[in-house]
Amino acid sequence: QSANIGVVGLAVMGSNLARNLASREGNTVAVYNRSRSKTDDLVAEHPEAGFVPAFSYEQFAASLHKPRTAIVMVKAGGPTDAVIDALLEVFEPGDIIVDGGNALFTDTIRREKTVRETGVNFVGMGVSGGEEGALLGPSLMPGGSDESWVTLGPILRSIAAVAEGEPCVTHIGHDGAGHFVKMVHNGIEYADMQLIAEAYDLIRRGTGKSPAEIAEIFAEWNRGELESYLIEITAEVLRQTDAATGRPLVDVILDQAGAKGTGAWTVQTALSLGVPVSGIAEATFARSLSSHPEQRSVSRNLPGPVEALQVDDVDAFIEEVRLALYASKIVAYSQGFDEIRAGAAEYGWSIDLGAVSKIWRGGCIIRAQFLNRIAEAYDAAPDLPVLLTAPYFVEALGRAQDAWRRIVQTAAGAGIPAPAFSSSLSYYDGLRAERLPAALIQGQRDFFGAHTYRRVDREGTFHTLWSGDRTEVEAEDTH
Ligand code: NBP
Repeated sequence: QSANIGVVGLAVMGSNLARNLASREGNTVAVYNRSRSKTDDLVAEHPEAGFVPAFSYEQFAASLHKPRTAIVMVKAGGPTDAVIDALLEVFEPGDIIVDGGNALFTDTIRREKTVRETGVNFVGMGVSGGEEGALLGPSLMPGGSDESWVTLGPILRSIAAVAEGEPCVTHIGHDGAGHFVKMVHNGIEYADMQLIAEAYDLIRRGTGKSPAEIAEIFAEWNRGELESYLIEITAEVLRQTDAATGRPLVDVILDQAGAKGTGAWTVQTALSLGVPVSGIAEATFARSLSSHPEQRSVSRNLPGPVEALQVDDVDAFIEEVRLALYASKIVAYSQGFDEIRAGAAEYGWSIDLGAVSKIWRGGCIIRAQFLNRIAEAYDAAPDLPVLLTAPYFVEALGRAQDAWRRIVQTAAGAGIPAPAFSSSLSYYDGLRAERLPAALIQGQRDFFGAHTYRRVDREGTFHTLWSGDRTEVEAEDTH
């Protein structure tokens, strides 16, 4: 019983997290992997870590102090269930199983319920930051019980990334709250990446600048309000030359975006919750569109505008693209936080949205200066119903909106797809609208399905006798 924490699953994420844990004062780390070779390799390559290797679940449990605490880093889905079942055989009430894999939050809710019945604590934890984050400091989003947080809190605080002096970890909420927040983090990441890609495309096609020249623009943007990891790495990618051909690397990479599914989960969940995450959805669909070469090849000759994009004032155009990117990014984050708010209401989690924005400032892929503005917004108004209505964002959107509109018009006029820019603008205008054509939709629904409608001038629910004399009657509310 020499270890205070254990890691099960020693592929790249688990072994890096184990090394991170071992490097912190006071930790002794037990390690176990299904196939022995990974354990042997890790222990042999990192003698400095003082790992306690285990070659069976029994040995693993026997090497841990009570309450035993194990972080599971295996493939999400069936493998996670298999490891939990095996750990339950050897763990005792009060012990803690942490799933750090990319689980779907509904699986986490299910697992937490089942595991809790045995008296063992189960914590679903979102881990962001990839391999490097796991090793040097990830952003951690643990759910689970308050009891488990007492033991886990200090350990997780010691290994998390640090942003402005604060560790990037907070107890998000019970059961699946951590994985839910991690899912939305990934959805926002999809939107952020798509927006950056649209900005790059417009600048390239509008100004004819080379990727290396555009890299300088992104590097410059990274010194201002857009400062973020994703903008920084965009400059790095655009600057890269392909060794084999001497061409910009971005020009030899096949233009079909992959996805591991967390963007789709964010959108599917938002659809069930009725939350309009249109920027995230468009970003997810844009990846899907890109990855259908057969459809793209038969569509190549569809008619488009005759005139190619002509930009007269290059510097002014680039600045307008920057503003459109910033405004659309505000929308994407606002939509993402709206989804977290709605998820919290649906599943009974009390989630501190300001704290969520703070733990994303370091370690994770969407880390950005901008998150401080979100934290300030929620500090000032914790129940803010729409993030982008916070004073700072209203000012930023006011400053950006003319440029944003012009860029969306320009893109549409020139036949350049900018789905995330334009859907974000439509969302913004939809929120602003005094009246929406939803009234007509209610009329149509009442016409074909007697779904009824409410009136602006009177309480109650109404139906027009469309197939009769078209008078209006009071109706039962059937929506
Ligand atoms: P993988 O997702 O590739 O999983 C490989 C690990 O799962 C190996 O240790 C493997 O053991 C183990 N495993 C499998 Br597969 N089936 C098992 C079973 N039935 N019982 C026990 N162990 C089993 O590893 P990864 O890329 O390190 O990711 C680990 C988790 O972290 C995943 O859920 C991933 O989604 C998540 N995550 C990844 C990132 C990232 O950037 N890669 C970021 C954040 C979260 P074996 O060696 O015996 O085959």
